[in-house]
Amino acid sequence: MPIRSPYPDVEIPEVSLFEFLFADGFGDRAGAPALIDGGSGATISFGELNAMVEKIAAALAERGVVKGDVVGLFAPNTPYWVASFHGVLRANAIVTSANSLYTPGELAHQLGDSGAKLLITISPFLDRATAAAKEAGLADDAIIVLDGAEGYTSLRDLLGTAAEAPAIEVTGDDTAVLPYSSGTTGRAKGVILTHRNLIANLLQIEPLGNVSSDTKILAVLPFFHIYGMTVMMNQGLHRRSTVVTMPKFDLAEFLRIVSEYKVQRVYIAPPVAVALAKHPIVDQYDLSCVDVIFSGAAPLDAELGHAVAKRLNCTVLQGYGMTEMSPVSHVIPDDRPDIDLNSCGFAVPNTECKLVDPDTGEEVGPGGRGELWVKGPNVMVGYLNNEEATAATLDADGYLHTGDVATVTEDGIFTIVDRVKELIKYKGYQVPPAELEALLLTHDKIADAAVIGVRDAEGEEVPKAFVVKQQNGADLTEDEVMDFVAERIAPHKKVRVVEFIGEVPKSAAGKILRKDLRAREASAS
Ligand code: 4UV
Repeated sequence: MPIRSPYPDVEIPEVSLFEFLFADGFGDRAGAPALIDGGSGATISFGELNAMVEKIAAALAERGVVKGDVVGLFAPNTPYWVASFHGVLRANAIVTSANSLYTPGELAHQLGDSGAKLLITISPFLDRATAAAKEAGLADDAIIVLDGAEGYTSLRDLLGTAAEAPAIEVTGDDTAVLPYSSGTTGRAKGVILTHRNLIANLLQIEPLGNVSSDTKILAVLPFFHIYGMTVMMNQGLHRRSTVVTMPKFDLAEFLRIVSEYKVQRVYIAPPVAVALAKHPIVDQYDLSCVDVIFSGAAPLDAELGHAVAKRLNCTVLQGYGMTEMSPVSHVIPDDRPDIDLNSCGFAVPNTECKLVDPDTGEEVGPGGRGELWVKGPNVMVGYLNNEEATAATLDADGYLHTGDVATVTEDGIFTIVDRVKELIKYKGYQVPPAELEALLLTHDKIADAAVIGVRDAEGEEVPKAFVVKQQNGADLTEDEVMDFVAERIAPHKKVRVVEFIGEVPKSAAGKILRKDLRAREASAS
């Protein structure tokens, strides 16, 4: 029997995200701060944001952007990221948001695969952006540099247009964003999320969190990742809260911004909790403003969460999500801080979950363990141009097979206990083993390779490569393997442990038996 969310269903309007978030012109909040750049203190009001979005949309339309076009966004968190994102959507186009740490090759893959027509970036990223654009076949004049660079269109140029934004042509069923995720297997794929998916998720999380126009939210997690995009950026706009942006994580700067702007709600991934619980400098800041620290993107250890709650005298909560679910499916709500912090709480409204034994395909109930399947209006349409991966992830009944193993109590509280998919999470970021394996195989001294996630001394999940040397590779060292990978991919995807082995265990069909590697690892530790 599917397990329904204990919350009543919410109604999801059939409009575009822009109409949903901006249509009323923000009423009496128009003059209130929507976005504050934590570094400089520069503030944009809701009304100013609205005007910028209209102008950006108008300028993009003037440059030929039409409904269905894809625009890449490759920039760190700033208020201008938000204006660019909503400007693209307001122009009836689609945003593909790229990881700021990407190498030119990784960015080129995303731009090419998504069919991006334009790329929005910032001047410090221009070298990588131009190299990627070239590789993906985009002309130099397809690059917009927000803060300006000689020979490129800038944000100021876009805002200077005399044109009007085009009519809204998109509806709930149109694609809004294409974030990239490897899902349960293989390389990163474009996740098709519609306007309706994104709106649904904002309404689904609304009853579970106390977020209002009085709330200041810290956006240190990146907007390019769906957690930052929905839970920080769009939730902030939806609840008319003030979102304070940070371009990257730096503990001292993080603490300064939280205390200076009196941030009440901080969304983090577990590694930030480690710093908050343990680092001595935390005591140098007045953090009494913080009401809630909310952790997601990787498992939070309850003991660590309690240590943070005690040190900061705040509530610590946990949620669970996945890019393919826009992303939130489970949350410990604000009004239930008593719930076991190892859990990720209740299923959000409008969802049904199943726990399915991966070996037998049988549904399990409370007390059992099974792969978590989720159905709801937040679940993606599918992967872009990849029917095979879509069919392997979304079943005929509309359930998304998450690849995560969970338990559930009689009361409907879910806990993620394991993962049956390939994916590795390093500090909450995705590391697709298939991508690293393909890269390792391009080394002329490597005959075969397999990558799994292992725990380091701090309990952090890190990618480990099992490498089979070529006959000419007797002198290959672990450091050489790690350096080879590090030079070619974003830092979060680095291989951090290497072991040379005689043979990669494989099934008769040639699939890597990751289970056997995990068992080998467990017996060695
Ligand atoms: O696709 P993705 O990179 O997506 C995310 C999204 C996490 C979010 C977002 C909004 C929230 O409010 C929230 O609480 C969490 O990370 O990676 C999806 C995979 O990350 C693991 C799990 O393997 C997913 O399939 N993961 C995410 N959250 C948790 C987690 C968690 N709380 N506990 C264990 N694993």
